[in-house]
Amino acid sequence: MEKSVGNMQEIRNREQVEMFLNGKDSIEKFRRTLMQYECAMLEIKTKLDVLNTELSLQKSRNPFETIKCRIKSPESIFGKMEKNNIPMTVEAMEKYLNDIAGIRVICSFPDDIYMLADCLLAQDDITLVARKDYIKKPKPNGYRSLHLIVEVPIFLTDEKKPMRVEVQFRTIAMDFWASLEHKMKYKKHIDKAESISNELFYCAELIAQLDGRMQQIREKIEGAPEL
Ligand code: 0O2
Repeated sequence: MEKSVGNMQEIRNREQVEMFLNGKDSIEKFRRTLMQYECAMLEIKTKLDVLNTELSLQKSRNPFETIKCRIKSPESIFGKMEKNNIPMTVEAMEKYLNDIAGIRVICSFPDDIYMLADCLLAQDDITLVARKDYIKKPKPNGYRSLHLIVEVPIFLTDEKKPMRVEVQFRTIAMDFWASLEHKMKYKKHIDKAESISNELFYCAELIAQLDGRMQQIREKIEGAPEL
């Protein structure tokens, strides 16, 4: 039963991809490119896991709590290309989309975000393509996270290729906020939407204060002498 549901999904995806590519590119090329993004995502995830393992020994705590990875679905890839008037080709997809491979790193404390980002960017096979610091400069709705677009080479059987990956860093509290705020985007009609937005903005400010105070408490605990 499960298998047939999977097959139906596969057929739908295939039809959808063929419709968008409209004979300009093969579905095999599209799939191979997504596979390459997956490899790049694995490269970056491994780098972050290695840093977490090393730093957890030095600091006696984990710099990040959770790491989530995703490859953008064909539906959202084509949706974004259509919305931004990007030609429906695999080349254009690679040239203009930065978030096909996405990693979200969830930390307990804001200073761990910057430490991890700096350690990742210091690696000599990583190139920073773009940086958006929505923690230092939050979005008007209160959204906070550090976004990096990085390029990393992947080594395949027959080629070495630089690939772009979006890495989002945020605290547990910022992630909690962003998940709830994200739900609003999928609701067309919300009663009192403005008052909910105002409440969310207020909560984002509280979260920023809470993150800062928790970090200060941690520093005091770490600075205290051992028993
Ligand atoms: P999804 O479904 O999470 O992938 P760009 O991606 O560069 O074309 P933009 O807006 O310039 O578009 O990029 P930016 O600001 O770096 O944001 C990219 C992603 O950050 C979003 O991806 C969200 O995941 C997250 N994000 C940005 N702003 C907000 C916000 O106000 N609220 C929440 N909850 N998340 C946000 P997508 O593609 O929009 O969505």
